[in-house]
Order: sequence, then structure tokens, then C-alpha cells
Amino acid sequence: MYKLIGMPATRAFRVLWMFEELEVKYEVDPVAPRSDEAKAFNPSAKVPMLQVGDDVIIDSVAICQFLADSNGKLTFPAGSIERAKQDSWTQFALDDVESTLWYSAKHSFVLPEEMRSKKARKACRHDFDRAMTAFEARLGANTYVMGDTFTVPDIILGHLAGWAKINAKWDIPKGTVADYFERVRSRPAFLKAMDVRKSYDS
Ligand SMILES: N[C@@H](CCC(=O)N[C@@H](CS)C(=O)NCC(=O)O)C(=O)O
Repeated sequence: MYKLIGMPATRAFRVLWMFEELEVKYEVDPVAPRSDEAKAFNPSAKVPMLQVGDDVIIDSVAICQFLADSNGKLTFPAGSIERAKQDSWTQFALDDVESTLWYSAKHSFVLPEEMRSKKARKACRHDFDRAMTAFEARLGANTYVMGDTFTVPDIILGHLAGWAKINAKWDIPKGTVADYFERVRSRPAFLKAMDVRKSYDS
């Protein structure tokens, strides 16, 4: 059985969503970021982590891609052109979308107050809008980023849409991009993962 280490309200949610898509058995250890328990597995004390047998994997994207590869679902095979394109989408999600939201969050509530900067938040918002414009052009008329097949980057992007809408309160362009986020975030596995996540909210 898989053990997810990390509070479900964090990036651990991506792994929960992945579990629900794959319909595999799992347990959750809701360890807090920056806690001693987190540090025992990861010197950065960041979550999530996945325990598989005696091994622990660190990083939500590495975990999701491992689960996809080892279960033969939600991914194209390594070495294929499709997989290279899928991985390129994963990088887009991290470099162009997550970085803007994460750095804005850092300058809103993560960093010590004296280090936070309004200008940095403004710059993040600027880059997020640029990313959304590129996203719209790149997605085109596709159902998911890789066409008709739902893959790992859809989970990462779908999760980040929550950060944009709920945490940052940044508008997502109506039409292609908003419809895409609505589509991925209404999947039954997403809704089940949300129920699990809520059961851990204090
Ligand atoms: N690239 C890592 C980032 C992990 C990460 O930053 N997690 C946050 C919670 S969502 C955390 O533990 N933050 C603690 C910190 O920044 O010190 C991943 O995707 O798992």
C-alpha cells in the first residue's frame, strides 16, 4: 500500500488526486510542512513525500509521474515523442504557472513579513497573465493538454487553478482556459480527492 506523507491541503493534494484517478489503495499521514516529522524524511522539511515499501520519494511531480509510470496509466511511455510533449507541459506548469503563484504566495504570507514585497507580487501577477495567454494558444481546442488523454500535467495544472482562484484570487481568462480548468476539476477523482482533503481540514 502507498503511504502519502503530507497534509492534504498542500501539494500532497496532487498525489491524492492521482491515487483517486488510479483507483489504488493508500493511506495518509498528514505531516505538516516544516515539522520535525517532515524533516525526518526530507532535509528540506517540505511535503509531500510518498513511502513505497522501504523507499521514500520526495516531490509531488516526481511522485505523480512515478505513480503514472508504475501503474501504466495517465502517462505516455518514456522515450516516446508524446512523452516528451507531456513532460514539456509538466515543465510549463511548474516554470510558467506554479512559480508565479508560489512566489506571490511567498510574498503574501510565507516569507517573514519584513521580506515581503508588493512589487514582487505585481511582477508575479504579470507573469501569470502572460502564462495564461500562452496556455490558451498552446491548448487550442484540446480537451486535455495532451489531447483526449488525461495525463500528469493536467493534475498539476488543475491543482494550480485552485491556488489561482482561491488563494491568490487571480482571474483566469474566460473561455478556453476557464473551461479547461472546469473540465479537469469536475472529474470524479478530483471530487473524491477533495472530500478526502476536507476530512483533514481543521
Ligand atoms: N517541488 C516540491 C515543493 C514542495 C513544497 O514546497 N511544499 C510546501 C507545501 S505545499 C512546503 O512544504 N513548504 C515548506 C517550506 O517552503 O518551507 C513539490 O512539488 O513537492
